[in-house]
Amino acid sequence: MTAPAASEAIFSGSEPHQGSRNDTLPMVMGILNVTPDSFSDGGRFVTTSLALEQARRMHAEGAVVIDVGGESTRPGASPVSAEEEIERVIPVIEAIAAELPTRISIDTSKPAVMREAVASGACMINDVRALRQEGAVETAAGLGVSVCLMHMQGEPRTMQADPRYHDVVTEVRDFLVERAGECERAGIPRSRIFIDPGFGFGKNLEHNLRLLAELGALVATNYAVMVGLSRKSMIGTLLDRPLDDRVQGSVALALMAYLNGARLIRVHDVAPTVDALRIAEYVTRFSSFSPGENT
Ligand code: 8Y4
Repeated sequence: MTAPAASEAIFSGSEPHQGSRNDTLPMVMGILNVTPDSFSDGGRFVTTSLALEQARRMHAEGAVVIDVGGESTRPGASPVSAEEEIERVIPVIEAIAAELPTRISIDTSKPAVMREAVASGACMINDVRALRQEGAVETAAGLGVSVCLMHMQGEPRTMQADPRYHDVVTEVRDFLVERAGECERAGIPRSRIFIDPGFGFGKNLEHNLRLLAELGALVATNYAVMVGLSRKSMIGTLLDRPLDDRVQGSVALALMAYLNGARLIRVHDVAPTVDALRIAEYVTRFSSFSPGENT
């Protein structure tokens, strides 16, 4: 028997996860990139059917939500227009919503994309810019969906040049609490807000390690914590592994994030991550501490 996922509380807007022992499975979000570099372009139809195939697999492997993104936010990437983003993601969201019972998240910063995506079936907005674009908070509040607010220092094109902080954990936490407060004032209930330290977004290796080791500082805000560590460069740096050989490193980081209190984990490799987290959750049931509590 598996414990019920925390998804009901967090995505349905009912009472959140605080107050009792947290021994439920953390949720896994599967990454579905719909950028020209993610599928060798055989045109829109081929791209959509390949994306749908990947969504089917991630759903079968245990992802509770699939994050569809049409803007590349990798270091050095250039911006895309709302029209281009919509053209990339909407056919994919429609296809997933028509076939799979999975939840869909839209990875975007643009209000126009948020509206179209939610109209097509998305129930969550994942914004690496924490709803700082003009009209984004009001749009998300009006749509009545869950949101993930991520910290980023600078903009994707330049953020990795020379990131600096006085105290990375405090600065990231204060920024996220400020953005979450803005969302609450606009009418988004606390139970629908995730905060995310934004690993690799204007952070060097030491910043990333500090944030993961002290994730408890974010958990202590009582907002649900989401993380994205999958295949990121900290693994490449620590282990000297290329992009296609970072699964074990990613699973290790996902497990660390879970033990430090993360509730939603964004990954490329759903099956091995779900296996690791299921095992960890069985062990956690025999602990007198909740994840994130013993730090
Ligand atoms: C290799 C693998 C190289 C991955 C670069 C990357 C996050 C996110 C991204 C995150 C949330 C990425 C959209 C960057 N990362 N959303 N999005 N949190 N909430 N890079 O950490 O995966 S894209």
